[in-house]
Amino acid sequence: MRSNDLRPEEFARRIRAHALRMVHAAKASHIGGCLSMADLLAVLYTRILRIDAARPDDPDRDRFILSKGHATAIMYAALAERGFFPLEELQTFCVNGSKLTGHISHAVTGVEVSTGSLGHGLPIAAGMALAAKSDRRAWRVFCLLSDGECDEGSNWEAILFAPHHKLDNLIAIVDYNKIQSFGSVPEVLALEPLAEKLRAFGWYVMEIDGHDLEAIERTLGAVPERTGKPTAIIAHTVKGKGVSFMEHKLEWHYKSPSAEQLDSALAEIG
Ligand SMILES: Cc1ncc(C[n+]2csc(CCOP(=O)(O)OP(=O)(O)O)c2C)c(N)n1
Ligand SMILES: [Mg+2]
Repeated sequence: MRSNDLRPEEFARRIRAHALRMVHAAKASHIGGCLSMADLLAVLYTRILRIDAARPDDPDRDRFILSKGHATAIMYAALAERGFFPLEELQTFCVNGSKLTGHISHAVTGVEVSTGSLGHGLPIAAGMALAAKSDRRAWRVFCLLSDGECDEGSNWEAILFAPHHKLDNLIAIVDYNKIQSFGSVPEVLALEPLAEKLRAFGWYVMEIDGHDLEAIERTLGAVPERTGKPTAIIAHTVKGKGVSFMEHKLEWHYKSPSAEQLDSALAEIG
């Protein structure tokens, strides 16, 4: 069921390049937050998720929920690279009438939940994990959140709820790129000490470099099962990672690369 066709490095390189082309063509936003999660997605979709593109409705598949639903270009790219739909369809990103909308849509094969209004993914993921437990099924629920999104109170209800229900089949991953849409995370609303807060709520917490592919694979591959605790992985990342003029830059939350910027970004990605 797992795809070992592509190594995570190559998968990450490809989805970064697709996302850059897609946001350029559509004059769309959110490339910074796409690039920060590229390596996490690459490991999830090549090594971790128990999914089969030939059976997208398999009741025993792992569920992946992208809670930061604005970072959709790279998510669609990952699904296309993983065989859920043809790569050519990526060219319809944000085109009128296309399924590939600017915030993620479950009309697209392989997408579990439509998101984009921040703060919804983790509560839904917790409900799904509870359903799997109630049905005594072995599938797991992975939920990727952004750091700015952690300001939403709905997440903290889910963070309270999941340990109470012993949802050790729930894995939350925080793309901790330290930048939101109008400022840095510590400026807008401080999250620290995030790991301590999650531990105090009863989560099993790990912190990793979210661009170290081996560390990501090792950590996600070793999520403890049957501990009675949900797992949170705080992935320290860089907004705009892989394109030097976008890295750590707030403006690339909204800006779309020009033709010249696209060329130079693609040259860096390789
Ligand atoms: C409920 C809600 N409020 C506001 C927005 C507008 N919005 C889009 S992205 C974003 C924040 C982006 O920062 P972050 O959440 O850290 O995402 P990332 O850095 O991963 O792109 C905001 C406020 C939204 N999508 N949903
Ligand atoms: Mg952020």
